[in-house]
Amino acid sequence: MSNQPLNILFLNGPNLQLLGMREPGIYGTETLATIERRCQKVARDLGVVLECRQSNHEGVLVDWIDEMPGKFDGLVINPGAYTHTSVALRDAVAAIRLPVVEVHISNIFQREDYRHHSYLSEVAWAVLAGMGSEGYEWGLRALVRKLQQSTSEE
Ligand code: CA2
Repeated sequence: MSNQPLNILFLNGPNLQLLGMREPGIYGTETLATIERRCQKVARDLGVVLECRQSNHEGVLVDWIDEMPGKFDGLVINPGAYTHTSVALRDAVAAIRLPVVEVHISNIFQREDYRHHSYLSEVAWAVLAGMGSEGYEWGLRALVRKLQQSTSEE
């Protein structure tokens, strides 16, 4: 078993920088900075390293995912609206062969029909939707537990 801490990438897609500033009825009142701070604390408590990034640009998100092997052990991602449109993000997630947790703040299945399909869900290890911003924390905890279990089996 390696002594190196697990490295987790935490990605948010388009418009999620607006969290807490608009549409509180759907996405709550917490800002992305507050969510990231809370998850950083959870990561510290779990003894893992968390790197948080946000981009509005599909290609930037694809590049970050493509660069993961050798640097990161797993991914927590809210792909925002690209969830429902991006074959490129799906291909990137499928190619890295690392566990990925897809998080949605809202329950996408209770919303408009065009939000019911996710290109990522078929290639993600797990999907959380509808738990509000706490979904990020539960997603992170579940991912770390899975990675620790697979490392202890090596
Ligand atoms: O529920 C989620 O987390 C979503 O991934 C959020 C996306 C939406 O397109 C997905 O269908 C579900 C939208 C993110 C935009 O975030 C905003 C936050 C505050 C104000 C406006 C947009």
